[in-house]
Amino acid sequence: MTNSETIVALATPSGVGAIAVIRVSGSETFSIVNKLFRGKNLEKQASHTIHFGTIRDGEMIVDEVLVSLFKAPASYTREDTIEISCHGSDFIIQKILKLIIKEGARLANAGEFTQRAFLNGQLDLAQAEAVADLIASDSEASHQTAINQIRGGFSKQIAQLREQLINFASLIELELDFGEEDVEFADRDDLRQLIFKIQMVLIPLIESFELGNVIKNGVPTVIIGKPNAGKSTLLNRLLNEEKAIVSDIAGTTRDVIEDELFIGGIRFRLIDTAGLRKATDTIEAIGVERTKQQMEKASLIVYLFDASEIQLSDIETQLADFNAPYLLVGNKVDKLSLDKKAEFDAAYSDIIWISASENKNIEFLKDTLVRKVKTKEVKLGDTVVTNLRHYQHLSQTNEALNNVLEGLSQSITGDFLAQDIRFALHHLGEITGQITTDDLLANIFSKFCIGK
Ligand SMILES: Nc1nc2c(ncn2[C@@H]2O[C@H](COP(=O)(O)OP(=O)(O)OP(=O)(O)O)[C@@H](O)[C@H]2O)c(=O)[nH]1
Ligand SMILES: [Mg+2]
Repeated sequence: MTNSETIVALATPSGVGAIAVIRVSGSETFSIVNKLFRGKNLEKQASHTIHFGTIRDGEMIVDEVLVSLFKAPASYTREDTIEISCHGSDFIIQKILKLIIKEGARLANAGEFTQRAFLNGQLDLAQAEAVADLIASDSEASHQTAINQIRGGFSKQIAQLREQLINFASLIELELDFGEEDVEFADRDDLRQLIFKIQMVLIPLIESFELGNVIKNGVPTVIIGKPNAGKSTLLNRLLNEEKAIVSDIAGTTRDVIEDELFIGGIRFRLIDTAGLRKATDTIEAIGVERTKQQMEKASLIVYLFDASEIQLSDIETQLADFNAPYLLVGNKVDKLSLDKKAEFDAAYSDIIWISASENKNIEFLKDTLVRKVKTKEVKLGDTVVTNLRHYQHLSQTNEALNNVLEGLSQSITGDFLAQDIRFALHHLGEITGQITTDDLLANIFSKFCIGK
């Protein structure tokens, strides 16, 4: 551990709470807190112990507190760390922070504790970024993917494969040193095998990004259909709330209405829209235009129709416009004749029949929504790439490796191979943080909150 400045920050949200936690980390941590703490001599206590006492400003008692001690390297930052649990009043928190700063610590920057954890080798970069995701996670799925990454995730695998690739790179660089002589230290077949092996890891990760993104940001799911199909009724039913106005007047919804809903641990961003038809006035025309825009951005389309009102051919024309996975949902089964239903079923075997107003088959619709998102056969327990930066570097690595493979098949010279391998190594290293720049680190850690 380098002799780092001692930093301090409130680790819990500011505002009134039962308890607040103030975190101090760095080489002077124990001597600083010890000066303010009345109870035991903290410098003489063992790591991973908790002590009761008071924090004093001179003779004035500021608060009764519990201090948790973590001695380097057995702490999150791998530095000496103390966490002070005090009462959650703004006055007490500010007072204690000021006292600690007066004794020589400084206020931590955003993400600085985690940055130190990274710099001291506690976490690699992908894991550190997952810490930010974990704090931000608000669904079972996003929580699961973040935890997986913090606990190693794909970083370890990538670091290992990168090691092996470095070995090849150095053998090829060695060949270059021999210049004119026709030597091959790096077995080309072995190199090809290694690249296949790396790609077997890379490609599923790259493909998981789409799902990862969905887990993090929600699945934009747009409900579309003709006026009066019951779109707003369905939205309200799914949300269990009277969010949108429902009426039997065609063209009730004119703007886009959006809300979030968790189903099966996945966040859906449900979007109700104006019915698709030839608009009768300018406002409705704008609404219909917006529906079309939503449709283009959607990851999932719920096409809702009232089978007693439309023709089979209407569905056919509509489907041609979809460029995302869709569900065909027939509403108002309560008033549908069996003949009509059979006619539609014969044409499309996967229609989900519901009644939005009478709450029929809504659970099945929800299950189907979840299944649709999970069709990529990616289980939520698997490692999923949720970070755009990782995704970009993984893709660039893969591209560089493809170039190496192509080079091998054309028997190109070692210097070109070496160059593509170096590209691949570079991008792999950027993911785990083995290659970093100050800008990159500043950018990543500044997105954290202070105290993390
Ligand atoms: N019988 C029956 N009526 C329904 C059902 N679902 C909705 N309705 C009725 O259909 C009418 C239109 O419902 P909305 O939810 O406003 O339809 P919409 O698709 O949002 O219509 P626009 O906003 O005009 O595009 C209302 O009178 C609803 O009560 C259903 O399952 N069965
Ligand atoms: Mg509506």
